[in-house]
Amino acid sequence: MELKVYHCPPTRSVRIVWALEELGLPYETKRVALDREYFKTPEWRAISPTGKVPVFYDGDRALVESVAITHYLSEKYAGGRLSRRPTDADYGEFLQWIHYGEAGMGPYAGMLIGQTRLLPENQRIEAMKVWALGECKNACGFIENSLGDRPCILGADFSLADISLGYMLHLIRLSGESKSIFGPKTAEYYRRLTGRPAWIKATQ
Ligand SMILES: N[C@@H](CCC(=O)N[C@@H](CS)C(=O)NCC(=O)O)C(=O)O
Repeated sequence: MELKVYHCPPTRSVRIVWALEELGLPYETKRVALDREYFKTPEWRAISPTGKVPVFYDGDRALVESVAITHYLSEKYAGGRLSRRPTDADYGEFLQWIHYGEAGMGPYAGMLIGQTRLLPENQRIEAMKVWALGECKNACGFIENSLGDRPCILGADFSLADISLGYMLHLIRLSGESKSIFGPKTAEYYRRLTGRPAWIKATQ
């Protein structure tokens, strides 16, 4: 097994390194700078088929999509640890949350960070920021209501669903707007996740 991550914190490569650490798998990282000009070059395009980060290699097989890669690692190399089987009672919720963290939240968290941090101020559009804020509040309201008194989104046990959501909460936090978006339980949940040694290693 030769697992290699092109790693670029604080991008979504964090999810993959976080999962590798939690699963205790051996891996190698190659650091790459978040440089959109470099991402257009033939050199980078030969490494990353989408031109984006993260890109992950299992031997000479290149894979993209951070959440899918965490699921692949668990199923292929860790006996399904941090994952769920179709026979598990919460299998549906597991799939829902791993995908919600990217497909349900990613577009709005991305829009929010674009409108608060990434775009030059003279290119920002207030209505887009308001839209993104509203959608991020809605998504975090769903998380807040679902958490109840649970330490993790599926209950007592940490899973890949927490990795998917935890990263997206981090992206929202980087926007500088999380105080008005996170409910109290979500803020605590985010604090717990980002205190984990594997998270700390993945974000260094
Ligand atoms: N859904 C993809 C998203 C990949 C993505 O959008 N990556 C961003 C960084 S987190 C990127 O490469 N941005 C630079 C660019 O778009 O040029 C995943 O989860 O891996």
